[in-house]
Formats: sequence, structure tokens, C-alpha cells
Amino acid sequence: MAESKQRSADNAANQMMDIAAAKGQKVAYDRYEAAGPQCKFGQLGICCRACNMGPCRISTNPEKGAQTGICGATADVIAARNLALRVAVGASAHSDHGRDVVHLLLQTARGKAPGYSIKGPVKLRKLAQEWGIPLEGSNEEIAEKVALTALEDFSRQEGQLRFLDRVPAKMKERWEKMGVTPRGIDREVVSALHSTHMGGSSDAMQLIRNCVRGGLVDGWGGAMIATELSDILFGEPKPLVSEANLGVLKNDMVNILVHGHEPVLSEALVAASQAPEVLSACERVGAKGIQLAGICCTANEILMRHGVPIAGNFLHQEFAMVTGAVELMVVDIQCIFPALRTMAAHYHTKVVSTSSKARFEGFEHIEFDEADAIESAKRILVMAADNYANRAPEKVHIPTDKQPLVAGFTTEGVFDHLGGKYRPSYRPLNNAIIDGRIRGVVGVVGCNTVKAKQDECHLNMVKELLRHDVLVVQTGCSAIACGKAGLLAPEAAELYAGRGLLEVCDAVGLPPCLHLGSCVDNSRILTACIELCREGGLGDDFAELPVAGAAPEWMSDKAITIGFYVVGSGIFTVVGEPLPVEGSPRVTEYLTDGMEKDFGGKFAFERDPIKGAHLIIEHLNAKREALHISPMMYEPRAIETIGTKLSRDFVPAK
Ligand code: SF4
Ligand code: MSK
Repeated sequence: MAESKQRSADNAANQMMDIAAAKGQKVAYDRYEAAGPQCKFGQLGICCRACNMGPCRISTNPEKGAQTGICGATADVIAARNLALRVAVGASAHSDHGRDVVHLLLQTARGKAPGYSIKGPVKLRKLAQEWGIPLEGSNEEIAEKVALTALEDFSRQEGQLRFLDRVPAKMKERWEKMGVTPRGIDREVVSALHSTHMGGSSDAMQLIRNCVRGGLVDGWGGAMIATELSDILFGEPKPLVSEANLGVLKNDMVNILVHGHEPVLSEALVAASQAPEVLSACERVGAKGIQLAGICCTANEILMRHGVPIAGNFLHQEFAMVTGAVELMVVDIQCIFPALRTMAAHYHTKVVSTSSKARFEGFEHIEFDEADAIESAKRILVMAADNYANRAPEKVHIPTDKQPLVAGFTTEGVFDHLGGKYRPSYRPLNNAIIDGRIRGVVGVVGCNTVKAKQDECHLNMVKELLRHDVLVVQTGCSAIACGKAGLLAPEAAELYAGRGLLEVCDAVGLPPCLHLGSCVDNSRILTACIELCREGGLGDDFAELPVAGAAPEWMSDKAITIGFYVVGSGIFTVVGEPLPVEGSPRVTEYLTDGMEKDFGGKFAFERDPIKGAHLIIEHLNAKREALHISPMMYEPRAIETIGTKLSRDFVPAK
């Protein structure tokens, strides 16, 4: 076998890539290499394809080449316009996901989705109360009204999103002043798209404001609706124990992977996986049963509600097939490689698409019908079981790598852990920050990219933050990266956390990194920040809190959109790869500096995760100083002690 390229921080991923390479099978890293140097104009955001007189490319040399497009659009306009387009696409993805959840809640309430029921009645009533819906009648009657009310947020033309009532007053005033208060979801997405049309807005700063508004309508609209209504429909997640990495696949069972984002189908698969006809199909082919596992955010959804193990994150989608032990991968929408078709053809794996919104050439398509959810799910599960007979034992190589984890934290659930049963409150967390045990709270989220060694940026940044007593909250593929590396287990506090953070984790039994769910569940980070403000002592605006965000390996449009709602909500955010705007110094300067005075937050572009972590630490220190709270109680944990259990030998603060 040729020497391993070690393109991942994850041993299982490297093993799978080595096997694939030995067999001449290509994975995303190979295609990236084969693509050769990427277009600089595209990377810098100064290639315009907004009309058919182009494409126009702006020279980066002010002395030479085109300084504007044919229509006169400058680098500033083109970079900002391209960005606004991507934000609108990202917002549409989360929001359409949210719309599907609303639709399913409505169908369930009306008795038209027999496989589903309302599993989060407490949250249902809480949200109904928040929205002024009378609490009379059955859960179904209330749920119908909640769903119809949520739908209004999609179609609203004037006014503001309903969840903006949750937003601290100072932030709302800022949005009002900047003209970015989001109205209805569909309206903002369409308006942002419209502004990017040829001859639309040629004011770069207005286009950036459209990015903020497009972001806010996602975070405080589509994504928040998706999270809240998923909790109502599928149940509020509770902390539970599970495992992550390819070692969760079983040699003697039918392995089925769910991949994508929307929990609507995967919930039905979980419910149907123990049905007698499914189990007898397994028996027929000599398998011991069904092993469900997940990739990407669908994985996060069923992990946090059912403890279904995680097979891997974004780049694992192909690696999983190289185990030769996956009977079927069922996909819905977002983050799905068309290349799965090619990799599946090397093995017996079937790939089944299910969403009416996403068809893939070469995949079998079984359109998911929510009116017949359990039957659709059973059909897929039996198909997988039948395919177990086609598994070629000589091709099977399941890595042993897997790590235990705790997942399923929510804004509300953390209350119980922090305050105990009789005093559920954020007070202990606020106090730990004020006393200097915890430096601050940072959301490390987002994807994998082939432009970095898989997971390495997530892991290095998170470990550096933990060493400096930063409580980390996580979603998406970053959470999975940390899960595979053991950082989501309570024991990780002893191995990685600074002394102050360790004391808090020890006292309340929390891991130092909290898994908060899927990409749409970044909205939980927003609601947790509301609680930090509400509890008092740390400011009454997100921009005053010692908090930050990071997406060290981001790649998708959704990640850009999330970045904009986080920064637009006043939170400093570090992204690994720069946003594609560097061809415009003005737009770059605004996003990484000027934006702070208008919105309270700004971006930093930093590929080195340790440097990125230190930008965050400096930011948290500055916020602490501005709040006049105690200095940190302890020195950061010494680097030499990282990964060992000698964690209680710390040098006390001077
Ligand atoms: Fe070129 Fe202007 Fe058309 Fe863009 S909109 S492709 S810059 S002419
Ligand atoms: S799945 S958007 S690769 S986090 Fe949400 Fe992962 Fe990014 Fe897709």
C-alpha cells in the first residue's frame, strides 16, 4: 500500500482513504487535488456572472486590467453582490427545512401524518403562550394554531419576525437604525436575491446590509422555527450517551446510514427500525438486526433525541462506504455529494434519495410521503436488509475507532444541569463567568473542508479554548469532529480543560464541550445568549457578553448565512477560510472591522486555528474588562498537561 497521506486528524478516516487509494477509488481530497489551482477571481469574490454580457473579472492590479465589469460594477459591488447571493441561498436552505417541519406539525395536528405525534407538549404550550395563543383544547388543537402562526412568519410582508420579541432591546434598536429588521422569511430571501440581479443594487454597503438581514431572518426565523418546532414534534432533546465514528458500524448487522439535514424521515426510520417485518427481513439474510447511524446533521438530530450513534461528519460520507459494510445510505437534502454514486458502485451499497427537492442521478428515489411515513421507512429498511445478502465479506473493513459522547443539550436543558432540579437558572453559569472560573462561552460550529486536514482545525481550536477556561458549545460537523475525538465526553474536562472550567464541569457533571445539535440548532446558541443577558451581570446586549463564534472549516452557503446572523447579533466570529470578498479591500475592511460599530460584531479571517483561538481569547478578555468583572482565577492550563489526567496540578493565578 502506498504511504498514507494522513489527510485527516481522524485515524478511521485515514484508514478508509488509504484503502480507497489502494483500490484506485477517489475521494473528495483526490478530486480537489485533481482540480488543480482554483480560480483566484472566484476565491476573491470578484468574478461576476450576474448577466450574460459577462462573466466579468476585476483585476487585482489597480494599474492594469479591468477595474470594473462591462456595466461599470466595481470590485466592491461584485464581491458584496456575490456574498448576498450566497447568504440568500443559505437562508433559503435553513428556512425551507423549517417550513417542512411546520408543515409536518400542521399535518400531525390535523391527523394527516399518522406516523407522528406531538412529543414535546411542554414546549408546545410554552411557545403557544409566548405567541399569545390560548392554551385551551388538546395538544393537537394548540399545535395547529402554533403551526399556522409559524407559517405567517414565512409570508409576512410588513412588521417583524415573531421571535424578535425575544431579542434584547438594544439589539433591536441597532437593527432598526441600520434598516435590517427582518420582516417575513420569504420576503427577505426574495428581496436579497432581487438586489443581486444585474442592475440591482450597486451600493456595496447596502448589499452587506442585505447579507445581515438575510442572516437574521435565518437565525431568528427559519432556523429558530426549525429548532423549536422540531422539539415540539420530535421531543425536546435530553442529555444522553452515545458513540461516534465508523466503529459504530456492525459486522453482523444491517448498517443503514442517514445523511442530510431534515429529521422528518430519519425520525420515521428510527420508529420503524424494530418493526417485525424489518426484523424478519434481517433474519432472512442472517443479520442480527438493524444498525442505524448517521452522517452530518441528520445524524445530529437523531443522536440528540434517540442516542442513534454518529458514523461521521461531512467528509465521512464517502469514507463510510469504503468500510464495505453499509447496506444502504438514505439521503434527504443538503451537503450530499453527487460522487456517492461512484463510490457506492465500488461496493454493494445502495443510495436512496427521498426528498422531492433533491434528486440525484444514479440514486434510487423513494419519495418520502409523510402521510405514509412508517410504511415508506419500512420499505427502505427492508430494502437495506435484502441488500445485506450482497455484502462481499472480503471488502469489509470496519475500523475499530469510536468514542463515547454525551449529546442532547438545549438552552432549556442546560438550566437543569447548571442550577440543579430545584433552582434551574443560568445563575451558576453567569457567576462562573463573573468569578473568573469560566472566561466565556464560544460556539465552535460548521463543516469540514478539503482545504484543511479533516477535523484538525476544529480540534486544535477547541483544545486551545478549553485550556483557557472557555466553555465550548457546538453544532453540526464541528460537534461530530469533537465527538469522534472524545471531547464531548465528561472525562474530556480532566484531559483538556483549564482548572476553572474543570471545577465547573466537575460540580455539574457537564462535558467541557456541549453538543447543541444540528446546523439549524445554532439558533439554540442565540437563545442561550438571551438567557445570559436575562440572568444579569454580563450586559444586556449580545455585543457586551464574553462570547464568540467560530467556523474553522466552513464550506457551505449556510455557514456564511449563520456567520451573518451571529455577527449581525453582535458576536465576534472567526472563520477559517476567508469569506470570498478579499478582492474588495473595502468590503473586507468593513466585515473584519467597520461592521462592529454598526452591529456590535465583526468577522476575523484566520486559517490557523491556534491563532484564531487567541483572537477569541483576546476578545473575551476585552469584554470581561469592559464589564469590570473579576480577573480569571487560574492561569491557563500548561500545554504539556493536555491529554493527560494530571489536570489538577495547576499554577494558581498571581
Ligand atoms: Fe459583467 Fe456587470 Fe454583467 Fe456582472 S452584471 S457580468 S459585471 S456586465
Ligand atoms: S452538515 S452545512 S457540512 S456543518 Fe449541517 Fe456539516 Fe456544514 Fe453540512
